[in-house]
Amino acid sequence: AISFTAFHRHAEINAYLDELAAAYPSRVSVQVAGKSYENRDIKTITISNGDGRSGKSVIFLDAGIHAREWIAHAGALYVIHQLVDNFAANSALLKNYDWVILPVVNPDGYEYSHTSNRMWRKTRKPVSSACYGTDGNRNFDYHWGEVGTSSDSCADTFKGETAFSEPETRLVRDLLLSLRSRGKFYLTLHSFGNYLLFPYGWTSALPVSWRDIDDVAQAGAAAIRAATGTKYTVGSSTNALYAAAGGSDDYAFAVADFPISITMELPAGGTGFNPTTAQILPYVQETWVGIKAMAQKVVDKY
Ligand code: 0X9
Ligand code: ZN
Repeated sequence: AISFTAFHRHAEINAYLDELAAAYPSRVSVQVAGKSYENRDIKTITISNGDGRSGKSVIFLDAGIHAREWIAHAGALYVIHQLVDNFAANSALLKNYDWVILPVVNPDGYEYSHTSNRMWRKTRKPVSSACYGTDGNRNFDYHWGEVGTSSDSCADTFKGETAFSEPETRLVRDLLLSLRSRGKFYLTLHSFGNYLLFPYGWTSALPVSWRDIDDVAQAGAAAIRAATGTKYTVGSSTNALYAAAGGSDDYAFAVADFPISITMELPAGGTGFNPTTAQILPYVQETWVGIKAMAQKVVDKY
């Protein structure tokens, strides 16, 4: 079991995934998708309803590409907990869909934000010039290095020396591409600010199908508003927040052909990236209300 009264370290999170796979072998499997730069196992958990049918459509959720955004990692864990431990209540979301969840994209940065620098955002691979780390959400090869990115290796939004310079972003790329036809909904959890963002992040222009994505995001925002009164802003990344190219959301949508791709910026709590431990449970419960509503829209429509 895992608690939502503390932020868990990477090893505890991986142990929870393995524990679920051992407890529910017909519905849960865990994969080592690859290694981080510092050689940590990056695991995905695949959750099904156990009916043995393969090749279903997929909802792919990840979190923690940015190290310091701890409530995002907790949000992904809560989704896992709901779909697995609370399967009976959520089985409609697993009837024709499998979920693939990657709760810690950037474990090196996450651990560093626990041990050394709470405000660390990037990966931890040294850059030849001077500083450490690349912004994973500027490192994807779709309009890479354009607006909203930095060439300064010391900057928090460093785009990397090349696109996909980081093992962690290559791993997300490979997962997205492997799901190319089955993947219907890509959801990536960040913090903070209460936003539901959709493509594009590299231009203020909208994709032709933007209304389809907006529909899903609006359903999430409305469900949260009704449940807790919390207001989420819905819009394209560029228009609702700021322009920033090379993000995983644009890549999932434009290259890996996920028809629905959304970045969810969870609430901040006390000091921005650092909610109190008492805020974790209410925040992740509220987040789950929104994710459930978005997933329900997707499974009804795609
Ligand atoms: O800047 C980001 O990467 C995200 N915000 S955060 O505060 N969590 O860093 C927003 C990303 C939105 N998507 C794209 N710009 N592609
Ligand atoms: Zn982020």
